[in-house]
Amino acid sequence: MDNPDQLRDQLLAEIGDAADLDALERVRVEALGRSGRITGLMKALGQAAPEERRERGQALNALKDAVAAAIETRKAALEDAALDARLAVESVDVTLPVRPEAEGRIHPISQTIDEMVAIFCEMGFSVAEGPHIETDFNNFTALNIPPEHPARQEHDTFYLPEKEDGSRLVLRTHTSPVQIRTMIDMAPPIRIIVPGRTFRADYDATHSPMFHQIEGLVVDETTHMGHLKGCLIDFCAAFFGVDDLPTRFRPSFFPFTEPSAEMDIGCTREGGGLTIGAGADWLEILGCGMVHPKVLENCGIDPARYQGFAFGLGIERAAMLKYGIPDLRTFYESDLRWLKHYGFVPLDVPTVAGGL
Ligand code: 2NM
Repeated sequence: MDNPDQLRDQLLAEIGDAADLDALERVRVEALGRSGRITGLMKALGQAAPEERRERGQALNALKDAVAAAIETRKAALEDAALDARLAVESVDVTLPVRPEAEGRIHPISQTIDEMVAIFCEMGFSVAEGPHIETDFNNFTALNIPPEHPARQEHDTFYLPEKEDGSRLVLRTHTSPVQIRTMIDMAPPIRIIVPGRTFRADYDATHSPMFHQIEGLVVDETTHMGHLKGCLIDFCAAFFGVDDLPTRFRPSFFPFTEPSAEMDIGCTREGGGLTIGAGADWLEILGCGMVHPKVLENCGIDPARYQGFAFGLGIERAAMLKYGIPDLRTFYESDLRWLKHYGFVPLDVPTVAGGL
């Protein structure tokens, strides 16, 4: 077909009939491709007589432009139609209920540790960790708890089998051996908190043979009891979310601190429940004191130059108080319904369990 007008009418009809983008592409190749019909006519122009070539060249160029423009127009229309079809099928029904939640929960113990770590880190503490299996020296002796001291029995220690030299390792009864390791390894100033598992052979409604503690230690040249009180009052107010939390410190005794104290927070038991932060009652929350000079000495720190304060509290008890969990044993039952109720939806923030 040599007549450009006829060819144009035929190609425009084919373009109009192309039902989808694939069909349109076939028409484009047939007309404008390397071996296309218009391309062929243009190549043949070389053989035409000079006087004919100009006129025919213009006609072929016009034909090519018209066909190319028609293809572009048709392509846009087909793309619009394809998008409309997809939108009709893939429309989002915003009234549908959300899909079932397949995400796990953060255990209240992990959550409580993360909250406490966040509060102390803001005060300038670092997190320290250590092994669950400890030497008798780190767990007792360095802490001014000599052999046959009643505290060794009070702690209901799990002992590992005696070694050939007569020494025996223990499952740590508190996280304090990590404080001992830190004081032996580094020079003051020291500001650490130590969250972790601890073990005592004790099992009833309020005691588990494995439980969690967080302990803290500050050692510096001018550290005194005012720092201890300010730090712990601020911590309890932040942890329980009560601005003017009533607190009091009662004298106590630990072999590793002198003086020693127990800290209470204000509460009320009116109406059968427990409300923290108001009322006439007091609730024991933690133990604390100024690090005993002998403990500093045992770790190679000069007690004439340095003083320190330390404290310790149980994670489970703090979590039970803050989140109204009534039964200690439920922490370790791995009951998914319990975890769904008391657990926490994970946030994308650094955690101790996630290695910070
Ligand atoms: C407590 C109460 C009082 C304590 C002392 C030390 C160390 F290693 F520095 F001597 N660590 N933790 C301490 C002091 C722990 O828990 C109720």
